[in-house]
Amino acid sequence: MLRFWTAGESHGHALVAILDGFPSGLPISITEIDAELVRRQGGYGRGGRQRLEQDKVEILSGLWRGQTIGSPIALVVRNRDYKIERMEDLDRPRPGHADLSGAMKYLAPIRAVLERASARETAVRVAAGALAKQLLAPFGVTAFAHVAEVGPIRITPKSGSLAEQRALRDASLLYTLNPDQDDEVKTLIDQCQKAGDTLGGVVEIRVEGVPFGLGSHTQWDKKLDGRLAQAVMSVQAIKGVEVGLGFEAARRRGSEVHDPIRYDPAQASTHTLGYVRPTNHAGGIEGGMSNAQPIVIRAAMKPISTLARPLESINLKTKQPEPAAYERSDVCAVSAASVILENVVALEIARAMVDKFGGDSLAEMQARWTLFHRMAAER
Ligand code: EPS
Repeated sequence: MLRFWTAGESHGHALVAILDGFPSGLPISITEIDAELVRRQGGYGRGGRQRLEQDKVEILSGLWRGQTIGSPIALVVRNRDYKIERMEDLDRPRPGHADLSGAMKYLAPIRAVLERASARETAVRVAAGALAKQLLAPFGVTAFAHVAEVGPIRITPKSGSLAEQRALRDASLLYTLNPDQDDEVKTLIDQCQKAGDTLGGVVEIRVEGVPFGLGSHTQWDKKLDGRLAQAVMSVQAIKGVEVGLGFEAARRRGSEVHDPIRYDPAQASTHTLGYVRPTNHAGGIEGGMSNAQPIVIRAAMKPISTLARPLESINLKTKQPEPAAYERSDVCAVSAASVILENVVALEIARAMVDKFGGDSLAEMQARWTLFHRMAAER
């Protein structure tokens, strides 16, 4: 079983992750992890904090001569803006944040809550996900996310192969599939910033090359869609998740929703075993199991809840109405969210791969992958 935990506060010493059960024998590229950390800090509409931080990962354990050895991998991303001991508490909880509920639940200062609730934690989850992508790569499994909507603006995606879509996304300041719409989105973000307000958006994540049989129909907590939904919803500010057609499926008849099953012998040697689908409304998951079609997930991010023009709140000391606290904030972090979600989804897929194909070594996983495809093709 591949498990992981994170620790760390937004203005503490560092963010830390431990991955336990990561297979041995995989050469690790730190450069590839750092590239994802740089992408996470990008986009348009980020606040002053992103100019301070230059995130880089350090791997403290679990590697020998650049390869995984099967023991726990400890990842660290240090905070340049370490100042937690000098920071004041807040009296006025910010609507939308963990401030009020956390202060009540833990009988704690708001500062203690917000420091851990902060999306800064996602830096190390991206590092863990970028490591997981390196485990998926030898199997031809790839995760790719892009920004599909920013506030009220829907991006008109340009189509193309995965490589072309990656190039488009990387050419877009906002990480969309249409760099020609960047200026329209930038104008909206600028207007929002002037108004002291914030913006959310929608991210689409696709995982290609996924084999049959990740997840299981046999128990509620083994279902792949349930597991992915939890992984996605656990990302700060995510309020909705859809698989495939998602909510649209509820509005259509069954004949317009379900994906017919066909057999194409020319594709029998691929991970689909020749079972092809003319549509992918299911988003690659049926019965809580992957069906060898691309997994397609959409996530809705709410607007950042720290507002420069704050909403109504209550001073917890006086119980009198006062505007919520404000220090500094991002205006729009949906581009960062796309990087986070791509990596968080990759990590959950890697966990399901380890469940299906074994987690002691990469070589054993590969042998079992080959054996499974041979046996499934014969059934
Ligand atoms: C965040 C508040 C801001 C963001 C932060 C998340 O940080 P600060 O309070 O230091 O201005 O910039 O995000 C990051 C630091 C990051 O690396 O993503 C919050 O309250 O969630």
